[in-house]
Amino acid sequence: MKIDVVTLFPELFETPLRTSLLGKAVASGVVDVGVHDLREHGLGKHRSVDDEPYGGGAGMVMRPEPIFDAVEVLKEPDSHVVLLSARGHRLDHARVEQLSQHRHVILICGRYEGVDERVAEHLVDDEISIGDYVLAGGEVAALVVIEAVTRMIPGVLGNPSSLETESHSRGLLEHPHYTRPAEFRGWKVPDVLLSGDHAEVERWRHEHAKEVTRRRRPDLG
Ligand code: JCE
Repeated sequence: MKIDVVTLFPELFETPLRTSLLGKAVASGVVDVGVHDLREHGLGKHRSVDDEPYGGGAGMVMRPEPIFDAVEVLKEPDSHVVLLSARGHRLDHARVEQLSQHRHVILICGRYEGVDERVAEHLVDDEISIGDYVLAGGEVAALVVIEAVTRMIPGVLGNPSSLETESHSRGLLEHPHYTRPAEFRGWKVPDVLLSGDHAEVERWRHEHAKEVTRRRRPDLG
């Protein structure tokens, strides 16, 4: 899979793409992430990428020409072009899975108050938000998309069965996890988890996953 990112802040991607699971996936080549500086397509001597909003108001808006130019260099016939924005479709497990089916995804990261609407209308296939809050720009949202999508690629996780059994694939939150020591500051690990009875352990985990989901996220039940 290939993911290209168009951004005014390419350096924001350096450490996350070199670290942990994502770093290993990139180093092994199962995902190829290209980060492209939008400033290279800026206009005029000052390589300008923004301007005042038509109709007036506070803040600046990103001009369409640098974004169209940057994306048109990268775009292939089967590319899926995604704009990160606070007013996009909310990212969830189903949308991560759907994104992971594309051979080539292009992520456009805006800044300022957002991008000229002609980008959303005529360049972009999908507009995605990672949640109902406002970030300073699309870069951190793009990293969330890259990490979530990369985990879905076969071979990225050590144990492939962990994908199907984990939270949000099953529509439930995770059950509690414990490791050693069996007693810590007087707090004991539930006996059933030490019992060796795998059927009883599974029953306990499923009951607790349902309970934590009912309490915290009744909308998922
Ligand atoms: C962004 C901004 C809207 C004023 C480009 C925010 C995504 N889930 C998300 N939260 N926030 C974003 C996001 C993505 C791209 C941009 N802003 C800031 N957005 C109104 C300011 C600009």
